[in-house]
Amino acid sequence: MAIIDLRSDTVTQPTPAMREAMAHAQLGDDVYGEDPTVNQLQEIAAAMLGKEAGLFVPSGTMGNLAAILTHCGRGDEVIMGNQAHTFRYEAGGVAALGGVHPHTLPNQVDGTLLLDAIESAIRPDDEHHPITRLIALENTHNRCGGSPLSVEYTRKVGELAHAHGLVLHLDGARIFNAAAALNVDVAELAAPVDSVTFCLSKGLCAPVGSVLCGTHDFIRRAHRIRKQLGGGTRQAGVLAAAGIIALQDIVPRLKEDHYRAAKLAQGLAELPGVVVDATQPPTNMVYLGLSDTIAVGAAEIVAQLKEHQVLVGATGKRRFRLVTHYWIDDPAVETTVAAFAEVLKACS
Ligand code: TLP
Repeated sequence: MAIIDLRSDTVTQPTPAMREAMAHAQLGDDVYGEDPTVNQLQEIAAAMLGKEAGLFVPSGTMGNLAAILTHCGRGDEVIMGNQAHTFRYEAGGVAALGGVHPHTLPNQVDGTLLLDAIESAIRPDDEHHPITRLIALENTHNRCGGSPLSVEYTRKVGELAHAHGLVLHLDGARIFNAAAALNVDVAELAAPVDSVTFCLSKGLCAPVGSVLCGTHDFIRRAHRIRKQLGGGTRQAGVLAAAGIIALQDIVPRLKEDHYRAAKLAQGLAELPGVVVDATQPPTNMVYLGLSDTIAVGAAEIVAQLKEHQVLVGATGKRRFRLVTHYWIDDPAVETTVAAFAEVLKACS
């Protein structure tokens, strides 16, 4: 039986159409700006996001890092959520490599930061303080259940940032999931932000890469930072070719993943021993916990599910995250619920 891998949408393999496009991609040296396929991807991505220019980067982490280092200098401060990927899972890159000071605010359960809290966090001009330069949001918000941030909320944060002379960056690793869930054009979600990164290699199935988008001037400066970070690559068109297919073929089908995540949440919620988060966001993530009736912890459940060929991620001692994607079909959802039922029964 094929393995059902729900640990993340990062595990997605390229589709046959992507492999085909990769094999036949026209290539050049992207450090010279001569890879036609990379150039094409950057143009398509920027147009979709409603931005002037795009920059292909090897990962979401590098996209966020390049963006933050482009906006901020050493000793500047970035306001971000305490559950943000940029704060929790990017190895402290902004501080370690850029000398940028993260100022964290509590993320609300829906992934937002309170507007009042953001406003209070902006530093007055005083030599004792770092200089507040940037606000960073995340959409969808991974640690907050995959919740999508609305156009309205993003606009309010953008207005707040700009009123204080700050800029707004969006970690939009899964912004196409957010747009699909909210039924809005992705460009509307990106309109209030000065820069946005999105990932090709998560739910969009491409093997490698993200695109950072913003104004021509911002991307010109980010280009140099990408080079400093070692992210200037050569015949990257083999990767960009898959990214173009991702934008054409996979973006329009993301709602299927959301539908299956809802089905999965529903099936799991009916099992004794499982507590599915009450406010399941409508994207591709399902977070759940174990009730007191289950004697073992998440690590043991993960190990036992693996014996049923089902892989899920433990996000705490008694918590899990399951992420749906292109390679998870209806039977996979049913098999996962059945495997959970069997494992939980054995452990209660
Ligand atoms: N997220 C991964 C892990 O690192 C947690 C996952 O499995 O979800 N922003 C967001 C919101 C992300 O979720 C991720 C990856 C990134 C940035 C970083 O992307 P990569 O892995 O391409 O550097």
